[in-house]
Formats: sequence, structure tokens, C-alpha cells
Amino acid sequence: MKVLLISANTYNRPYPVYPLGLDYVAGAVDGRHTVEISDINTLAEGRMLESKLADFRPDLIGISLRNVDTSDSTDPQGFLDVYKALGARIRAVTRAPVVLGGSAFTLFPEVFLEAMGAEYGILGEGERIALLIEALERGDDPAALAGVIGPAGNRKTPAPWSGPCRRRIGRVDDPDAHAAYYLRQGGMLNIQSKRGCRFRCIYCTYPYIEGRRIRLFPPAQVAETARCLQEAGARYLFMADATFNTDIDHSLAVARAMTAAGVSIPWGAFFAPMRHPPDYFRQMAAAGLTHVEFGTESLSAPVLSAYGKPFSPSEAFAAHRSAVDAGLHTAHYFLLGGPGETPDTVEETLAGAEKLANTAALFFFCGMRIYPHTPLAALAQKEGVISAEADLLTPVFYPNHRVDLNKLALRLKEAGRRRPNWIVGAGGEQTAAVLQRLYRRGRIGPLWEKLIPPSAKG
Ligand code: B12
Repeated sequence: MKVLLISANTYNRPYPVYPLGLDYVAGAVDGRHTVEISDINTLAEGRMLESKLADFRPDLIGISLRNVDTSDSTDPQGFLDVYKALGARIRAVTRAPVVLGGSAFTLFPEVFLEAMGAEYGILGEGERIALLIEALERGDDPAALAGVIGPAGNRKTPAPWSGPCRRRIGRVDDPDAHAAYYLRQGGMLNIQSKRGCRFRCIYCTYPYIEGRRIRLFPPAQVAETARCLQEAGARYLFMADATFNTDIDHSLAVARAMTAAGVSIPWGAFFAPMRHPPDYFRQMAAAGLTHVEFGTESLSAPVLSAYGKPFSPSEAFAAHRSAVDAGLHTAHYFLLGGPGETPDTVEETLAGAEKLANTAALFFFCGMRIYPHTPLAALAQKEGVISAEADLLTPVFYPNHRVDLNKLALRLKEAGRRRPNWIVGAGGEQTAAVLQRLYRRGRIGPLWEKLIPPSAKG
């Protein structure tokens, strides 16, 4: 069977993100079949997609839907129409069955399936495609499989995947390969060291998308992938784990394995600012880590507790200090205005943010989006804020009656004039433009530290 996997994501902020998921989907397909990956970022012009479909003549098309929307209330933009148009272009050329997957699809499967006129969708981990192909070959209905839905939609949830996760690294050194596109814009590719998230942060979709059970990848295998990517031309790696330090020992083992494998390019990852051994960030820095992105959310104890975060404000400050002392660039993400937030707790968090010395960037998101399958959705339903049938595709924010989110965003924008490293939302057009300029000059990585004039750091 010929399988064409297509990455539909063309959103390029803060920078274009290599479609890592498709490497795993490709790696799951049995070697008897021919698999190719096409990326709309590199097929954007003219009728290149149509030509690809006509030349390759796939028997099955997999489409990866990553983002639902920008998820930034200060810079809203939805992608349903873009995906819908892509579905129509594909249907105009071929009747091959289409299977959807990816995080956006997993969150709103029925909507995307219908909009794109697709036959099937796989919720959560796409490794399940191997079973779907077998079912098609046998003439069975793939929609009968766990975690797979058909056009009738059937309210399924992702089925846990306990088989191997094999990544197929495509051509990176070929300038026409899709990886080359990402290398030209920031030099970044990505890797993964585990699947799953066991935290219970009330707003978060990750445990639903990836599963709650943690599955650690062997450190030597992660390091070998990193080395291959480096050899092929990657100049920076982003560890795409939900939280890299959920398992401290494993994260240290991965870092040591990267050094042992000769990985010398810089890398970054998401961390929870939790308790950790005193020399943790120094060991990470010694293994090439340069950027720490902390999912801090708040610096007020009752709010952290209401949000279900696994750390206290003092642990967050301590983690920040040791990352900065280890010479790392740190960014903190805040999520203001969720359940439990009051005007006083906002003040506490903003006063705390002032004390995070030497932070490259602080991103403030105002308002907590309600995603399906999260504890927040259950809470909002219990409180009568949303109905069980609520359409959450159009963003619904948890209504905090004590904090005016619009006023808060304006206040943060105002405060940002004096504190250039305070960024409201993801930074919108302005941040993207600065990064694009730096990438054109050959700079690499997330570059949060370069967004801020040196005189403004402190
Ligand atoms: C790491 C990450 C980032 C990093 C990426 C860094 C990098 N260089 O890779 C950064 C910080 C840059 C980032 C930015 C953004 N992100 Co982000 N990110 C993630 C995160 C934590 C992991 C993504 C990842 O790589 N996972 C590992 C790979 C292997 O998994 P995967 O791609 O999902 O693929 C698997 C399955 O989905 C499935 N699958 C995928 N494709 C296909 C296709 C088919 C056919 C099939 C069958 C299956 C399938 O199989 C794969 C293997 O199991 C996810 C949350 C999560 N835990 O999933 C959010 C997430 C993907 N991000 C999200 C968003 C919104 C964004 C931003 C728009 C935020 C913003 N305003 O800045 C930007 C967009 C960036 C862009 N240009 O597209 C959302 C997307 C859904 C949504 N709400 O719209 C998520 C799900 C988080 C959330 N809030 O819900 N992100």
C-alpha cells in the first residue's frame, strides 16, 4: 500500500515547528508499505500538492492536524477553514481514504472529520495507524478499532498505546526535504524522550492527548536520534516532552546519554519549576541545555493549588534561581484569571514576576481556555458555566467574576512598556517579526533572550 502523510500546519509563530508526530506515524507503518511525508509548508505554491497526489497515487492519506487555533486570546486565529480547504483540494484529486490525526484532531475529532470529509481519524497516538492499515487490507471496518473513529463519529477516546514508538527520520540533508525548510528558519528540529503526563493541571489537554501513563524512551535511543539529527544538519533541538523533568532521573540519564553520544548542539525543553536536586540544572547545562521554558502559571500558592500545579511558589523561585545560576536562558509562562484567581492573587503573581531576576522572557496569558476532556471542563459544567454539549471549538474562557481579563491584558501591555521582557500572550506579530529577522541573519533556537534589549534585562 502507498501511504502519503501530510502535515497541514502552516502556522509559523513563534517559529515553524517540524511535524515530529508524522515521523512516528511513518515509523509505525510496516516496511511492506511505501510511506512518504509531504508538508504543506513546502508544497504551498501553485498546484504542488495536486502534482504530488497525481504522481504518488496514494492508497491511503494521513493528515496531521496540530493546532486548533492560535490559542492566544490577544491574537485569535482559527484553522478550521484552512484545514477544510485542504480537505477539499485533496478530495478534488483522489478518492483514496483519508485518516486524520494529531492534537487538534484529538481534541475536536467530529468537527474536523466532517469539515474535511475524511473517512477515519485516530485519536491520540498515531502509532495505531498500523492496525488501521491491517484492517483495511483485511476488508474490516477500521472504525471498529479502539481509538479510531469513522464518519458516523462515535464518541470514542484515545486508546492507550503500549507498543513501540519508532521514529522514521526522513531526509534531512536534502535541501528539498521538508526538514530543510525548518533548518532554514531557526535551525531547529525536535525530539521526544517519553510519552504521557501524570500531572493533573486543571486546564491541560496533554494527559488526554498523550495518555496519563508515562512511557520512558531508552536514553541511549533518544541520544542516538539527537546525534543523527545533529549529523544531518540540525543546529538546535527542542525536547517536545509535555514536561521534560517529570522523571528527574530519566531526564538526567537522557542528558548524560546525549553527551556520551557526542551531541554538542544546544537544546531546550519545557520544565515544571518543581523541587529538584541542587546541581540538576548545572548537569543539564553541561549536556548542552541552553533554554528552560517554565510552565509556572502563577506565583500565588492558593492559585497554584486551585490550578492543580505540582509545585509551590517557593519551589518555583528556587528552580528559577538554579536555572539562572547554571547560566541558562529562562522563560516563564503565566496563566492569569483561572479559578481561584482574585485581584490580590494577581498582584502577588505580578510582584513575584518582578523578582524573577535575569529572566529572558515572561509570557502572560489572560484567561483560562476551557478544553474538552479536562478537569476545568468538568468544573465549568458543574458550575453551570457550560453545558455538556457546549461547542468549545470557538474558545470559551473560564469566567472569573473577580478579575476583568481585558483590563488585566491592557495593564500588562502598559507594564510591558517599562519591562520589555513582559510579553502579553505569545507576543503576536511583533515577536514573530523579531525572530524572523534574527533567523534570516542565521541565528538559531527560540532566542527569547534576544527579544529584549540588553539594557532592559535585570
Ligand atoms: C512542544 C510543544 C510546542 C513547542 C514546539 C517546539 C518544537 N520545536 O517542537 C512550542 C513551544 C514552540 C509550541 C508552540 C505552539 N503550540 Co504547542 N505544543 C507542544 C506540545 C507540548 C508537544 C507537541 C509534540 O511535539 N508532541 C510530540 C509529538 C510526537 O506528538 P504529536 O505531534 O501530537 O503526534 C502524535 C499524535 O498527535 C499523532 N499524530 C500526529 N499527526 C498525525 C497524523 C495522523 C494521520 C495520525 C493518524 C496521527 C497523528 O501521532 C503522533 C505520534 O503518537 C503539545 C502538547 C502535547 N502534549 O501534545 C502542544 C500543542 C501541540 N501546542 C499547541 C498550541 C496551541 C501551540 C501554539 C499555537 C501556541 C502559541 N500561541 O504560541 C504554538 C504553535 C506553533 C506552531 N508553529 O505551530 C496545542 C495545539 C492544540 C490547540 N489547542 O490548538 C497543544 C496540543 C497544547 C494545547 N494547549 O492544547 N508548542
